[in-house]
Amino acid sequence: MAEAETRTQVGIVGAGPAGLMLGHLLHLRGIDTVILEARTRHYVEHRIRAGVLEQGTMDMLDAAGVGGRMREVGLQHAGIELRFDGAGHRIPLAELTGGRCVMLYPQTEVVKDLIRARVDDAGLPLHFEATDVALEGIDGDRPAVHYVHEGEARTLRCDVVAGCDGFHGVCRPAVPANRLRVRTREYPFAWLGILAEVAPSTEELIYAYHDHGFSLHSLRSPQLSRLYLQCDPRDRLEDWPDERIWEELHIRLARDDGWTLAEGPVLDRLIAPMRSFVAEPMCHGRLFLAGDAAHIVPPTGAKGLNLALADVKILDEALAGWFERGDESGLVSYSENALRRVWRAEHFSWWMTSMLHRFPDDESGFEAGLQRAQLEYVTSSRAAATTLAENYVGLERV
Ligand code: RFL
Ligand code: PHB
Repeated sequence: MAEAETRTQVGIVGAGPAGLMLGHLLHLRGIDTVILEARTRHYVEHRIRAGVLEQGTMDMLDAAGVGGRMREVGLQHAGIELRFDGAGHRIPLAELTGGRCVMLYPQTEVVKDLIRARVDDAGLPLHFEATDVALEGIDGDRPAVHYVHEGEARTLRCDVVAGCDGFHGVCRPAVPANRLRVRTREYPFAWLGILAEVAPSTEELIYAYHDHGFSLHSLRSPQLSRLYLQCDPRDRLEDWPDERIWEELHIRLARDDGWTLAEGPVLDRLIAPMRSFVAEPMCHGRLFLAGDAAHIVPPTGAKGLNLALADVKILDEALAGWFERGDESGLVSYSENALRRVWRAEHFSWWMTSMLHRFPDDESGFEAGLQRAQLEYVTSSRAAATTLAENYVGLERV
């Protein structure tokens, strides 16, 4: 039996924030796309990950007509707290950046809004549970994506393939190894994250430095808290019963003025490795990579989702130039343009991570001395605090 074949302008692999947003932006321009996703709709809508949207990301969701629910239920934040030596120090993000803020609006909700816009409102193709995805002919001008859907082998012929399939996807490995430079750093720690059914004990995010290791108090809603703890990358979830998690959080988040942390039932938990990773260039032939498929940052700077959306904004404009005017210049400079913001965010995320985590091999305490000096500087110098603030809310131009 012949393989079922379809044709589209842009074949998008992956329905995370990058693939969904690219599909949406191209749809607004009348450019035809098909999205292939390995998982079920329920899975991608409930995969708990990021929480912080930069000012530019909020503006982008608004401009694309998908910011309505974010504006209704998202929590706008004008500051964060750095906590160390039993005291809290507020970094007034908005005051230091001419009024720019961040929004606490979970990635799960961004993904739900984008899937609703595509599938329920526009009725556009998004094939969940597409397996055996394989690229062909990305070096030529008629690339194809082969996949299996509902038990049937299919082929998607396209002009361009957008690789939005995350760090473990198949698109980046489709680029010949000698055409890709990979820069990477592994960290000797991981994050244990929990979602707890309890009102947050804070109004703003708390990033805490402690001899026992880093911790972070974030929020999801007035009834839901999100908390993270630095742990050993070899730890398993069984090593962390609820009592141990709360005990460590109480120790690491303690403040001398009697502040307390409220506990609640743990609804979800995960251990996430920490790495920095950049693959250059972010394209090969007719394949363009965006988001985690091309780069990873450790989550301390809250940049991953924001970077994924910044990539697709550049890619959308480049593809529009090409499809609408035959102008290839945007596609030629896509990788270079995207990588400027990527490297800025890589630096910021590495810097925040290095300042706030305990390094297990720091036997002489030299690293800890540097960290304390840096924390004192960032919390006492307006210039240093501004550097943190403008990177955290996202630079307007990079
Ligand atoms: P995603 O979200 O990984 O989506 C890729 C999609 O591709 C699918 N896929 C395939 N589909 C078809 N065929 C294949 N062969 C496929 N292989 C994979 C996958 O199922 C998936 O649906 O990548 P994308 O779109 O680039 O988005 C990136 C973000 O998800 C990521 O950067 C953020 O979640 C990172 N991140 C944070 N980013 C922020 O901006 N702010 C934060 O506060 C923040 N906190 C975090 C985070 C990530 C975390 N974890 C768990 C890694 C906190 C954590 C704990
Ligand atoms: C989150 O709320 O999940 C979150 C917030 C800030 C970060 C990372 C994750 O830096």
